[in-house]
Amino acid sequence: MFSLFKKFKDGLTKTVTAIAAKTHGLFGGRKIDAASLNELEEALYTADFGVETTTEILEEIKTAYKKDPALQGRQAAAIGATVLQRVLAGAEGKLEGGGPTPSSAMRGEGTPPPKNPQVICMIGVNGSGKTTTTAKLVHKFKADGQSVLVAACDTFRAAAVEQLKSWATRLELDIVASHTGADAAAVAYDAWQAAKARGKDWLIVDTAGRLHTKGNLMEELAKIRRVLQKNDATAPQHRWLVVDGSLGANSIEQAKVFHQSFGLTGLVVTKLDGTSRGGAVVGIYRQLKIPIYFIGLGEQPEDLQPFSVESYSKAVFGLDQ
Ligand SMILES: Nc1nc2c(ncn2[C@@H]2O[C@H](COP(=O)(O)OP(=O)(O)O)[C@@H](O)[C@H]2O)c(=O)[nH]1
Ligand SMILES: [Mg+2]
Repeated sequence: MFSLFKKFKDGLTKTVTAIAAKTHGLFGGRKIDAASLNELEEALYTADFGVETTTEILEEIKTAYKKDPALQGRQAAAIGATVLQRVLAGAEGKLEGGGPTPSSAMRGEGTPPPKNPQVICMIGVNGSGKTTTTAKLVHKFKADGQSVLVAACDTFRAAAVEQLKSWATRLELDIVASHTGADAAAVAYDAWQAAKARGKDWLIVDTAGRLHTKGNLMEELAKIRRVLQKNDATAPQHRWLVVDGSLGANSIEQAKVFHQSFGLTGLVVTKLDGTSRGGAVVGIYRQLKIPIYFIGLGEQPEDLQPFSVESYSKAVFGLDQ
């Protein structure tokens, strides 16, 4: 638990440092007063927490300050973290399913055949972090003893398949790929068949954010979904939008479009390590109410963390666990 919290704290350093600078170290030992309240309000807006959340946090701190004029910055930080935890209630996506299939040696007569792979479709605009997140997820599943196959369905850019192949070498990752310009839905279909044949627990479908034809991206995603359903009516069980957390409000509009066409089941918010606007997570969840499964806190395989409301809320307010 401690190391998970530390990952959040380290990953959100830019956001925490920016808030500390704007409030002149309020959470480090200053007392609350009219000036520090203004600074805090400004700092929370700038960190992209959004109007509603910033207002709620300030209201609660002001109420506490009225009751206790000696209120310290650290106490205010604890109030802020509590408000965030309330606002983010229900925001943690929990990944179930998958799990090791019994090996053939363990499978006696009369035991059911291996189950179908659970499918995760990674969707989102170019550069949001789909491919990197896919590789990080593979790393995580493998560490948990689960097997994975990746479908390289971004057939638009040659570099996209190359990028997966280089991860494949690094992580001993199994991929099904085709040539540039190939039909992405056909790759997804073949990959599902391969995942089933090889008894994989998971199939991750890495899609394109942009297309080689004038065709509509949403139509291509819908087609990928249809061919997966030919194999398993419940696939893809997970339809995750990968959102660049440093883009703030822009990503919310994008997400709404994807949600309407594809019925998202989860979010991954990436690049929170590279931004001082780490409050965007709150706005994204508040607007969409789609659970956040993972957040990206760096470019290394281990920098993908399951979203923890408590760790996130305490880390952004500079609290120690
Ligand atoms: N710092 C940081 N960089 C990230 C993170 N996730 C992805 N990136 C970088 O963002 C860039 C685009 O990622 P990519 O996975 O290719 O995006 P895609 O087009 O959606 O597949 C790459 O340079 C990644 O290394 C993250 O959590 N933190
Ligand atoms: Mg990609």
